[in-house]
Amino acid sequence: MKHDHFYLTTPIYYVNDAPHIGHAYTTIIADTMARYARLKGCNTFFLTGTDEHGQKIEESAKARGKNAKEWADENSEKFKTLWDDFGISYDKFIRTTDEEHKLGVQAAFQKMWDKGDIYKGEFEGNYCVSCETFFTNTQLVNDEFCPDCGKPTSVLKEENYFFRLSKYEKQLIDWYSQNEECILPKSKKNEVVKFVEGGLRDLSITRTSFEWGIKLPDNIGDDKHVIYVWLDALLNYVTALGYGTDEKNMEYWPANLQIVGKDILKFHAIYWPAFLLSLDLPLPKHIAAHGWWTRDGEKMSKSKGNVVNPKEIADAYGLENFRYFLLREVPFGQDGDFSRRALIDRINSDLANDLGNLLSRTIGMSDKYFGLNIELKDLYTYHKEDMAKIDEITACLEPLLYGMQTHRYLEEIWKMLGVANKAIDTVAPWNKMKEGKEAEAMALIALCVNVLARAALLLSPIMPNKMNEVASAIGFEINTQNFEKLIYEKSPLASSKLSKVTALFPRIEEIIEEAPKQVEEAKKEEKKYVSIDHFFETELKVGTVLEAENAPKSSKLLILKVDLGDGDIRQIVAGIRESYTAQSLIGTQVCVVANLKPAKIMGVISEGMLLAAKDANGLTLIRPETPKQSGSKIG
Ligand code: ME8
Repeated sequence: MKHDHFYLTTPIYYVNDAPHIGHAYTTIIADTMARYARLKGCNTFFLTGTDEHGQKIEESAKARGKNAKEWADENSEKFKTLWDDFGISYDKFIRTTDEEHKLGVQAAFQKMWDKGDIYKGEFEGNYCVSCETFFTNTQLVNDEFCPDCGKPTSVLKEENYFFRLSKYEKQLIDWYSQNEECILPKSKKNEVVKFVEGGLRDLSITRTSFEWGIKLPDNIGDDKHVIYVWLDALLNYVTALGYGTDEKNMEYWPANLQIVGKDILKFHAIYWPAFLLSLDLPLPKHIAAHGWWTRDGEKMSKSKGNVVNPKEIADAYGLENFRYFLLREVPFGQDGDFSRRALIDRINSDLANDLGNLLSRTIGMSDKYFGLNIELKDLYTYHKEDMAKIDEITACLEPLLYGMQTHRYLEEIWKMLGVANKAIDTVAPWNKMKEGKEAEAMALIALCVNVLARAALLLSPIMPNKMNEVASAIGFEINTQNFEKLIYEKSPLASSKLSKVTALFPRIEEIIEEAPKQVEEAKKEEKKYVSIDHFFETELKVGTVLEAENAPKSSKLLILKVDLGDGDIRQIVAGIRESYTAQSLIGTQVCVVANLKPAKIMGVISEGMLLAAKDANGLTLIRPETPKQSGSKIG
């Protein structure tokens, strides 16, 4: 499958906190697809960015005493910096606070309005701020809680503008049925189709209960409203190409591939195509939804505080090893539990053993027997069947990648490595050399070189730097011309001059403590313990109490201002008034859980928690034995 234009997108990430491994996963898959498309010679445009408006961002900024734009700037930068550190090859990083985006969204709103797809009406519903979504009574869990994230919803009654989603029901169903692979994987597509067949209600697309958003176009003349964050956000995929402003990049539309997490598939597979139909724009070719990374079976998310920091993992285990692991470990579309043990096992068995050893054995043999010069003339004489197997595998790979079966794609490449590794053991070239059968030994090395060359090309979108090194060690270059020749035409490499390299995939010998029990038992036991990783996700710090006062409307709570060093002063609401007076705490030190999600306690924001012990005699704060600098780490 060759595309002249290849446009692909990630979701744009909310700026209510720092990026985690889930975001890295989406972005790394997209980066892989973009690199593959470029390697094939497609004119590729890869978009990512940040989603910065809406009540959720407004509230999280307020909780930190910042204005929304400041908070968005700070966090958007964290995403961009991480992607730059990771060498993500995006062509544009869009921010929904960009002026062109705002103008594009207003132009789209205007077009929908002119077309009669927007009308004004009254709306009452159960709103989940965290998901920025309304739910019907029957969708709520226990009459109150959000069915998606489990948080309490609140009843919101507003005069809103509505989008005629119901009008597009039939066109959407036709699109799903006429385009087999418009939503991937297919199991997810079936869920979407069922949902739409159940009937679509018009969608409320403006809000008046907060201000942090894009205003309606001037000539609609209603400045009480801001545009619903999902309409604003989804439109980024076309405003990034200049929709409504300078439209020169609109030639990239429709997108070839839009990668999203399964949590936001409904928005992308139902609302988004309906908006596009309203704008008379063609629909994307594929929307692909991946599963979640979990910790102990729970979705990893900022709000649950159980996130794994991708930078820390990449620094500790190697960025490209980490990229490989993410794509190989879990079938696309399914959930996967993240563990360092699994990552290390993959690095050691797949990368160090299967791939790394093949390379070092190939170089070692060619050096010892042939002074690093390998000729391929007898390859097909001795390895016709092996080459046929390799050709067969090569041919099945692209459909696997385009079908988003990244784990299967890699599995097949590893079968190819297996052919070469097995051939080394069967042929035993060291014996052939002793027997004077040099041509056979040479042909065996030629087979290895060819397998490595194909693997290097096919793996370069996932491990670009390492694969450049593999390629140069076997004397060729990763480029479109070689991709065409070796992968599409399945031609062998011409003769090769190899060079020595240091081990590209060293084994990782880190010992991850595990209870010395049978696996099954260990699994049962696991629930009793938290891992050391988990423990260190809780930031414990020494703080110094600067101010303390009784909380109004409560006999139990005190409100403290606690210094955590480096200018980090927190407001902490603590239920300790039965044991401490406000005055007695000022100037003393306390131990603080510093990375708890800020929460409102009796109407007052609390940005941390104090450690205390309680028994029948009452409550005692846990404090350092001798004074420590404010902000000192505990643990
Ligand atoms: O939803 N595992 O932004 P977001 C795997 N702004 N992927 C995960 C994940 C996890 N535990 N958690 C998040 C939004 N992701 C909207 C999108 S698009 C027009 C607007 C990934 O910051 C996954 O791809 O909550 C998810 O869809 C994406 O991060 C969005 O994260």
